[in-house]
Amino acid sequence: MSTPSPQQASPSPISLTRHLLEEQRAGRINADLRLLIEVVARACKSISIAVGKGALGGVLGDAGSDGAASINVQGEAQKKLDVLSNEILLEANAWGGHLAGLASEEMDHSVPIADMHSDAYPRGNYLLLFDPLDGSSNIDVNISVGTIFSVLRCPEGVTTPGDAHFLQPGTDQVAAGYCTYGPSTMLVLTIGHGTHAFTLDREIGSFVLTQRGMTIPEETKEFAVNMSNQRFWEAPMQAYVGDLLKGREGPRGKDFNMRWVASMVADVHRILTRGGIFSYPLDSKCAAKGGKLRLMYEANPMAFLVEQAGGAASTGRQRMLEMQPTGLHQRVPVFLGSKAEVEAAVRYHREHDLQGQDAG
Ligand code: AFP
Repeated sequence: MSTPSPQQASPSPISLTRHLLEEQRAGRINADLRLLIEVVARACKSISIAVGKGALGGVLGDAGSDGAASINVQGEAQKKLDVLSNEILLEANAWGGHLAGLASEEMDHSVPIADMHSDAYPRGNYLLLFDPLDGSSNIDVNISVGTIFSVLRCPEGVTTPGDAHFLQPGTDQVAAGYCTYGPSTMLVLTIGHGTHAFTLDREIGSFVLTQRGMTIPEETKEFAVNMSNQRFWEAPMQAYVGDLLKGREGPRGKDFNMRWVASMVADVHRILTRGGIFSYPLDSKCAAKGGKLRLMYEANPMAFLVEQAGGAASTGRQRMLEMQPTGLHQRVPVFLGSKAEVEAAVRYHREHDLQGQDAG
């Protein structure tokens, strides 16, 4: 058997650590942000192990005791894995020295690092926001779930950040990503220079770069929405989806397919991989809250990833990343994915709003 020459040998896999070091050498991130992302990735590996054990790990089902469900700040029942994932992320990030504060979908308020432990840890310059386990109502039926995170800078001169310091528009994010716990565990990351995917090599316990520069096709024939909410939608959404459903005979001139996992990470991962539009629009059930999905933990990080992959993200009326947040747990309508399709959805909203103005 002949030994392959150096030219023939397949290139060595690029680990997340090596990728981030190369980004640091290229001047795109500093050492602190690199280490922060590595800590988040390490926490995601622990969550992946817990999720992967399923029923054998004793972690399925609702949190809470004596039959009483535990309810989070969003008014939703917490799963045991929601609580565990939150604890894993908090614990992993407390001691690194890269963070000034943390905020989680599962906690009422943000936490400054110094408050987390009686023995003080060094404080860094970044703010980390995360949804520790998005799509967790899918856990008990063994469908993909994920962790979503977003990194902001702590404002200059602030040593003890409070909720108000996290209220920065998505354009200020310095990094964002998600980890999807599916057939394989994948970390998808942006630091503002493209969106890259890493797959967890379970044998060596390391994330390996498997797709550099993910690119969302501009056009699509696939949409993702919870159709059971149709009758509660606003008029422009009714009109937009109505035209998608008319297919080739309708004004859009093509047949559309529909997919809905009800786990945002899984739906967005499909769109980053093969295109599509994901939407959770305003409906009369969630209108009072502003929408269903959370701006800071879901919409903004996903919008950053999608834009960096050549796609678009909007509330239907405004570019998502330009929204000025007003609350840590603020909710928003979401349209994201293939650029031309997001623009089409936005057009239906604009035309409807203009007609309303003309009539008024
Ligand atoms: P859970 O974390 O409570 O399962 O919610 C998941 C989610 O926030 C998002 O990941 C899904 O896209 C969306 O909600 C699904 O909502 P519906 O259950 O209304 O379809």
